[in-house]
Amino acid sequence: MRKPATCTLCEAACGILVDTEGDRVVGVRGDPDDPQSRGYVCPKVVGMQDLHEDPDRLRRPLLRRGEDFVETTWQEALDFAAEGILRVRRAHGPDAVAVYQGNPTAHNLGLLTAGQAVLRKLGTRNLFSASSTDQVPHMRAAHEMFGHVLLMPVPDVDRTDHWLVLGANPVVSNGSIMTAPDQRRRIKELQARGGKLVVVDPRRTETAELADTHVFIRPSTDALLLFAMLYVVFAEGLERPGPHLAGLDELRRLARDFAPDQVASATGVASDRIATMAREFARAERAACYVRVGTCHQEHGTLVSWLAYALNAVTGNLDRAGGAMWTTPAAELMVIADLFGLSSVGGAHSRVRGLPAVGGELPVAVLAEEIETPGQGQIRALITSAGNPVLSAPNGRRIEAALAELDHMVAVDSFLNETTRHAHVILPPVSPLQRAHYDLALNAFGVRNHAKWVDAPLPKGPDELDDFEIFVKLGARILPGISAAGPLQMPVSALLRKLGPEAVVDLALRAGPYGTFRGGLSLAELRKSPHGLDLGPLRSRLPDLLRTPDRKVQLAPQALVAEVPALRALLAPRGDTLTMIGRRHLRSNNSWLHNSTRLVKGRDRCTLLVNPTDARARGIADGALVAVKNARGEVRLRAEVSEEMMPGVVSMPHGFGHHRPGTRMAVAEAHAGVSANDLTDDMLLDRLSGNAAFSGVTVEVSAVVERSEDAHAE
Ligand SMILES: Nc1nc2c(c(=O)[nH]1)N[C@H]1C(S)=C(S)[C@@H](COP(=O)(O)OP(=O)(O)OC[C@H]3O[C@@H](n4cnc5c(=O)[nH]c(N)nc54)[C@H](O)[C@@H]3O)O[C@H]1N2
Ligand SMILES: Nc1nc2c(c(=O)[nH]1)N[C@H]1C(S)=C(S)[C@@H](COP(=O)(O)OP(=O)(O)OC[C@H]3O[C@@H](n4cnc5c(=O)[nH]c(N)nc54)[C@H](O)[C@@H]3O)O[C@H]1N2
Ligand code: SF4
Ligand SMILES: [Mo]
Repeated sequence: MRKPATCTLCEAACGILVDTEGDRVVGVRGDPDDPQSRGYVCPKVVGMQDLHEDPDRLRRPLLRRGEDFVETTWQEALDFAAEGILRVRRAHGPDAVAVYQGNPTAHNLGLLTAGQAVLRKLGTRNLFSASSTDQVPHMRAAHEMFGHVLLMPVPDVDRTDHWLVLGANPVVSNGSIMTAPDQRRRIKELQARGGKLVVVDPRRTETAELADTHVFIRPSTDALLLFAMLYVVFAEGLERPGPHLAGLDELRRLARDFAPDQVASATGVASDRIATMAREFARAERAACYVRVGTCHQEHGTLVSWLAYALNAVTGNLDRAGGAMWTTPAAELMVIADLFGLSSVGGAHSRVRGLPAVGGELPVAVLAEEIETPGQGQIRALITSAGNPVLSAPNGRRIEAALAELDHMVAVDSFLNETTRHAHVILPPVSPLQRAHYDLALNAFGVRNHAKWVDAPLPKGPDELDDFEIFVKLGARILPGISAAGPLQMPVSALLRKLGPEAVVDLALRAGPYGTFRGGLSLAELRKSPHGLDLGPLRSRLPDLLRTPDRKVQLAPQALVAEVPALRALLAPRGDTLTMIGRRHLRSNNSWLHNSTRLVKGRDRCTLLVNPTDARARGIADGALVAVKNARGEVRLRAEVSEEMMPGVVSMPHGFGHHRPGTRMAVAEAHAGVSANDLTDDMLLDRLSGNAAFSGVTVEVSAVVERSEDAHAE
């Protein structure tokens, strides 16, 4: 049998065809009939099969017994999980139970529906997720400028003439907050129609290699560069502001302090280059400025998101074909988010450091201190779902130590890994090929409007549960015991249990912009297009979509303007230190695809990229073992000396460090690498959003004299 499905490993959401024999997978390939991906898949796609077949993937719930884990029944595991949560809650109050949700949540219908209905309704302020290591700066900026955290615009790459990319490497990451499979083809098409790609990155990346122009920038200085571009746009009268804008004059006034020659030394970008970039962008027929993880991982990440959105707006490229646009998803994510309280900024503050919540969640950078610090509201129990904060959050070593102190920890995850090994009970869902799928979240960020329903290509085993079922069962045990969870919690979870994921999607489609209750888009209708349904190019949505009180785009929101003076600190001359940034690899996915032999084979990927000048100054040869250290810790790995790095900057991938004891991932352990987050700093944040500033980490690098006995040391 050949069944159409979606690859749920990254945001490209490529259509795949899964060949099955009985309940076995025999192959996974690209689906040429998927309107969005048109047959494209990346090498990671084999992970869909490998995950399913992985002998280390947990098939049964595990209970901790001392240092070991033993298999148990679902009944016992779920009862134990729920009883512990309720016990801690009764003894210490609702905030004593914390939640951490990881990145795969965004790719999982069960976690986006039943998972949210349970976890976001526990009545704790201690909600954490991978968002605060990822896109909360965009969310904060979207909230201030457009009135809702989810109103993050998407670059209309297929129609633009000028694509300016800062801090993203879509050729490798396959795009983020931009569902657009096959980036290479899209970039070639852009260039073939006479358009231009400009990439700003401290590393000459795979995307930069394809670009018409690549510009090195000193890490964490993008806000200065964008301000200087705005300076040029205003000074030369190149602005072309669209309708529905407020605050243009104030933005113009703020930009006056950032002339190109004032920021050139701090950014490492020559002033005439800045002026050229600004002119080319402003004069292009249709241009889109796109910033992503590399700019979110900065101390002023929210300011970068703001200035990028503002540059689009000021040059007439916001909400316009070929510029930065909003989608019209078939299931309105904003409405669903409102239901789960995901839409706010502020409200809760963290107990120890007083940091504000964004989208109803506190920064994961405070998780460890909230576990360690005694007092009312101290975290004593934790539920992790689809997350691995020990390897993915800043100062992972501190989190690791804190997890060991918890009274009760529940992990909903398929692996016994660096985080889940601290759990008292692990609830493993089925593989991604055994669950139905609809991209509730990603469809809201596609470069075309698109919808697709996937029936599970493979059946579940008799004693297996998917994420939806796990959370429905957990919710049924926990929520009735919670009175403070709010009036919505009981109906939502009870409703979900009755309906199942299909009915939820059906309802969302019927209530969405393409569904009228009579004759419009419904699940039955969508099922007639098993390879996916193209709903056309992005359309203009202003001003109706805006949630700001005056229904205008706020170009100079007060909360952001107030942080501008802090940017001046970036202008101070920097010392002779090295700054560490991250990188992603095409065959890797954060921390969790390293147990697939097909994906990890080949040369070591957990290496430190160093510029030749920096290497020479430290006596570091290509391939040499180096020690990377700072106040947080020290790791040792091989250096790769390369001109692709900007001098003064080194690059280390995250998601490695699989040598921790007590895990059950044999292949990953054999390709352990080291964790970049043993060096990152939980105190270094974007103040406005709480996002981890991974790209501002200072390190010392030195050659390690290798004696024969530690030649294979990490
Ligand atoms: N193959 C693969 N694909 C993935 C993932 C993966 O791990 N592997 N992860 C997925 C996830 S969770 C996400 S969020 C997306 C992220 O998708 P992208 O945002 O495209 O992420 P990266 O590839 O990390 O690209 C970030 C770039 O920012 C650069 N950078 C670092 N610091 C700075 C800076 O200060 N300024 C500027 N201008 N650039 C900087 C880095 O050199 C890097 O090239 O990728 C997703 N896709
Ligand atoms: N230094 C540094 N750190 C970073 C980054 C960086 O660029 N540099 N990037 C950050 C970013 S953008 C992100 S998004 C985070 C990711 O941070 P996390 O989400 O915390 O980490 P992942 O490695 O994605 O771990 C995913 C976990 O989910 C499990 N899982 C996979 N699929 C499913 C599923 O369907 N159901 C369930 N229940 N579990 C599942 C996996 O087994 C794994 O344990 O890392 C961040 N950390
Ligand atoms: S780009 Fe690769 S990992 Fe991402 S969805 Fe497509 S096939 Fe899967
Ligand atoms: Mo991410």
